[in-house]
Amino acid sequence: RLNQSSLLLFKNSNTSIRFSSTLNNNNDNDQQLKYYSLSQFPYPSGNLHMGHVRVYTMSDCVARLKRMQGYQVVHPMGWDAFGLPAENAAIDKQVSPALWTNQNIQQMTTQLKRLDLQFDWERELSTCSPDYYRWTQDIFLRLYSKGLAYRKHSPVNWDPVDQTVLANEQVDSQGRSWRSNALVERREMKQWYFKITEYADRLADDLDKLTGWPEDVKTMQREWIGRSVGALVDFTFGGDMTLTAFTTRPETLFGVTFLSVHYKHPILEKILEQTTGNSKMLIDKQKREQLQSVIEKIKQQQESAVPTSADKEPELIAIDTGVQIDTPTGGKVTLVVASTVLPDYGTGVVMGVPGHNPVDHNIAKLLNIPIRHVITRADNNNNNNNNTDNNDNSSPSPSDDLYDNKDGTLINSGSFNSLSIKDAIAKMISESIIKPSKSYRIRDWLLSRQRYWGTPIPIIHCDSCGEVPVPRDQLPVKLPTDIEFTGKGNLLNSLSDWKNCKCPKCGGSAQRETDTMDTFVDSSWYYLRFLDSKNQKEMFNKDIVNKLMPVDVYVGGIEHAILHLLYSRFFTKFLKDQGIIDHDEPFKVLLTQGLVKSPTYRDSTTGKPLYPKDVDFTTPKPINKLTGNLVNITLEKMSKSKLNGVDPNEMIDKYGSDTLKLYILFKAPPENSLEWDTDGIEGCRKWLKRVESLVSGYVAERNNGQISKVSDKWNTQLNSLRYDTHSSIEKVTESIDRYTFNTAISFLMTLSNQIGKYQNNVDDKSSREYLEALETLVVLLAPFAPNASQQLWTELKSIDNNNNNNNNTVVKIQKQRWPVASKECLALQQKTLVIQFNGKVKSVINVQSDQQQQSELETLAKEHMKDKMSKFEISKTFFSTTKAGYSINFIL
Ligand code: ANZ
Ligand code: ZN
Repeated sequence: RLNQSSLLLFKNSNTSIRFSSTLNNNNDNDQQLKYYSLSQFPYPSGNLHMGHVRVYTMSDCVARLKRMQGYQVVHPMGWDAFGLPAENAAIDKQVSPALWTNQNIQQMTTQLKRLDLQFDWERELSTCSPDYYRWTQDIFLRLYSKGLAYRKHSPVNWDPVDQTVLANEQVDSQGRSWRSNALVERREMKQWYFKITEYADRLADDLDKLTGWPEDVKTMQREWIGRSVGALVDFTFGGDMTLTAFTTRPETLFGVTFLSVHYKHPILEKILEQTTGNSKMLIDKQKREQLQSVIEKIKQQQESAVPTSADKEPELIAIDTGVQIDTPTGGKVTLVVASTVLPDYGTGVVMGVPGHNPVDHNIAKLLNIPIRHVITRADNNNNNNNNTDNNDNSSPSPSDDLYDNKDGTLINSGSFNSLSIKDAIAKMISESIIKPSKSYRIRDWLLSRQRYWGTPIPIIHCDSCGEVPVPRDQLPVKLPTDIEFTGKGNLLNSLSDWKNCKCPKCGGSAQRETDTMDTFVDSSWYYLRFLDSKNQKEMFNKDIVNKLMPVDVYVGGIEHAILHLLYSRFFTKFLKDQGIIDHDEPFKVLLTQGLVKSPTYRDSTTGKPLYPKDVDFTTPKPINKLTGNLVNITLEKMSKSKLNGVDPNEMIDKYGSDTLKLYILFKAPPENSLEWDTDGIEGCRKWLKRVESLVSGYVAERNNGQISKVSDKWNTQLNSLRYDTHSSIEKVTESIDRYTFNTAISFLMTLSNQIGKYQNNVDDKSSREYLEALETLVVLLAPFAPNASQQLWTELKSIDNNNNNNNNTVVKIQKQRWPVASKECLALQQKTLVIQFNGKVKSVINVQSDQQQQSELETLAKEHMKDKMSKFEISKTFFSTTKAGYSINFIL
């Protein structure tokens, strides 16, 4: 309570919060700001889990705030509905994938609706509906016509369980399928690819624009694209043949003592078959046999289905063929075959610089190849700082060490000696010894799947015309629905009525492509279709999309950090190039939410997970009720197989959707994992009850006349409460805008505590300040607990209505305008001024926060201590600022 109020210099304002209900969200005003809040759409498995609830609760909270702030908000929901589980269910349960999927969608829609999330259901879409996949096919054809969709023969990852090809990204580090967990095999097959490599530079460069993305996600994308800047160097042999190497360290050219190639490099065939007629490539029979056996060994190592474990380097296998190669610097080096060379990186040819590259160093040691240093060593550099005459005289000790420093000066490099690395490279380029070049790790996107339940690839194969795209006006190529599942493999292959067709070009008999698209294709553009999902004439209306894109916040799992996001960025850039959209990045802010975890109980002997009901917690250490064995408890991601899931439905039954969502947002910041505990959710329920009783208590007292009608004047005595109200508005708004929902809720809790302090004082409760605080609390609660907020708002407004004899207005909380903190009220914050006489505290008074003038504060202090001070002379005054405010010490 303010007992020093007479000393406060009030700049009292009459600014009150306008809780006007003037919002109109359906207003199509061009001036209205937009906000697109998107959560990753779910796969319709049939079951909503806590992970889903967490994502949608976050996007909903932001969407609600933005609506109340007057934005035109997009907050859609739909279904990523193609994919294998539907097909597996069809085989297991003899139900058609379409039916199974639709049932699941219905079931999950019901569950979602129970959560009271404010989705734009009118935008709902499903990727398996012909309305949608017709446009997925359209995008495919656009890519095809630009040469960005193509088919090629290549070794692919074959999942023997699901009987389908997998993208590299769908195979884990153990060589297992991400879905079936089967060990993946290598097979040669003809497959469809999107040329995402064409966009590699833009995908890498534009990451810098994404200031709203977490750094770790951008790093993952950067590494996945794996751009290296370097140069190409030509090596020749036999006069007319060239081997080109890609290097990131062209300045080490004079240090090359061998050239290494992949075992499948075509040059080896020529050497082995001795077909070149080039005497320089001749090797004797013994060498040939050695070479063949080493090649065989490398092949076995690399094609084995069981990869070496991640922490163990595979054994280095290499052989010196003895074939001599001419270097561009006039030297001769030997040709090596090594297991370390990747077939599809750079040119597949590596210039071996054992003096400076660790891999080459190992190869040289193994094969006894000379090691030459051509860059000064890091520590030599320092020694040579004063020695500008840095030539061969200062060459390093003739050791065979590895100098892996990346800076220094050239040595042993002829006319390049004593140049800096930068200058040496520039000179090599100007003399055309090397050619600048870039290399990328990223590969083209393998999109075809040998499965039925996916978007059909709109291509027809004709014996005379070859590959013919299905004409646009014949889209969609519909999936046949009158089907019967017999077993594994691609059902479309056996549907001859569907497969056989006429060639659109020559009219002859032809066959449809039976491969379908990976579901990652479907999900690469759904955020665009959401904006105009019912459009039957075009993919979407350009103007609508250009107004509403980009997505302002995209909430989803970190498991999509690479693929889904990279593919979506690629599609966005492509559609921009097509002139269909204006922007080239789809997601402004990316919010990656952590896992939802809960305790997993495992029998310590069998290791099997147990239901909590089967664990006896009454014993000193928990034991398995069924076996009597001790139980181990660990926190793990909720999942069916671990029996540690908490069902959203049960939680809604028990606590209601408000408490559940409030708890989920309060328990942890979005990126952290959320560790489920029952006490936490109980705590949230209690807090909501407290807020309810604050409001109900007030309403009851107003209605029965215990507290009088609210004064229309502000009461300076209650400035502290006004300050709390307005600073809560500021803090809660800012927290949601930063997606730190947990802190937003704790600010609400603080405000409710502040209000609670006035609860027993009838006079205070009759003040305008008190009502303002209560109303603010209820409005600020709306994005988190909309039902409670609505109910309390109705109660509060019923008083007004009673007074006005106007009972029939229904006040919708979500139509209220979100409050804005008043600057003047924020300046009401109090600080303390400690007054001391000779270092002893005599009094503490409250002052205003912006009252920082020392002289002003001194006057205040003297005024306050007037009575006591009159007897003394002040000899000195010490002034200081403290955490809580100011301190003044009068030396008397
Ligand atoms: C000479 C050299 C000297 C290299 C030196 C490195 C250090 P990043 O940075 O990952 O792009 N390389 C090139 N093609 C390769 C292939 N197909 N398989 C395996 N290694 C290959 O790596 C580029 C470097 O990796 C290149 O630069 C090349 O070795 C090697 F002190 O060339 B370097
Ligand atoms: Zn034809």
